[in-house]
Amino acid sequence: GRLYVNRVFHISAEKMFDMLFSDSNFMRRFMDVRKITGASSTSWQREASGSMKRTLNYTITISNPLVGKFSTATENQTLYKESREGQYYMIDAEVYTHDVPYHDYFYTQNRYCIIRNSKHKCRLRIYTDVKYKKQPWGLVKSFITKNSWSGLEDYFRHLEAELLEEEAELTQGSGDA
Ligand code: YK8
Repeated sequence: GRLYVNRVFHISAEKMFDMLFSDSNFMRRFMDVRKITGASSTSWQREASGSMKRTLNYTITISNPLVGKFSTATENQTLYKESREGQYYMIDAEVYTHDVPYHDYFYTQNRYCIIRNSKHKCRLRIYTDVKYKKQPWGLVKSFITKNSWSGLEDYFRHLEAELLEEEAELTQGSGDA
């Protein structure tokens, strides 16, 4: 896998979790700029295991010329029971892109860790991995992996930049920046 984001933000852990994992203004705006449309989400539901789950469905706009312009996607998020409100959150998100070539071979797993640093600060780490449901031919596999990494890198770089902007707005004039 790869570590795409690893940074301390002047945003509380709780606020970061709400921004990224609820129907927040931040996420709505971010999806708008990424041209992610038609998003719908279930609410967080507790599982027998003690973890919480929710499912998102949306349509992504793709800039990769090898692929059609749009794909529907399903994202299954798990908030692990080891998470502690305001302190530590670990979320796994499995993303299935249904309308890209070889979509039945792979999915992407993104792991988000939000760790309280102090009252108003947290560290955000995002790891991602391309997972295979069945083994494709070697050349196809490297093709999928390469194209996935470049799309993921673009997405998470943009997410980090938007989070930094939000942080700047939030800390402006608060006096404890
Ligand atoms: C989520 C991983 C792969 C996919 C894409 C597929 C190329 C197909 C390869 C062929 C377009 C928001 C990505 C990047 C689309 C976007 C997905 C996002 C960023 C040529 C063999 C969508 C996080 C996420 C996970 C997986 C990403 C796809 O929150 O390259």
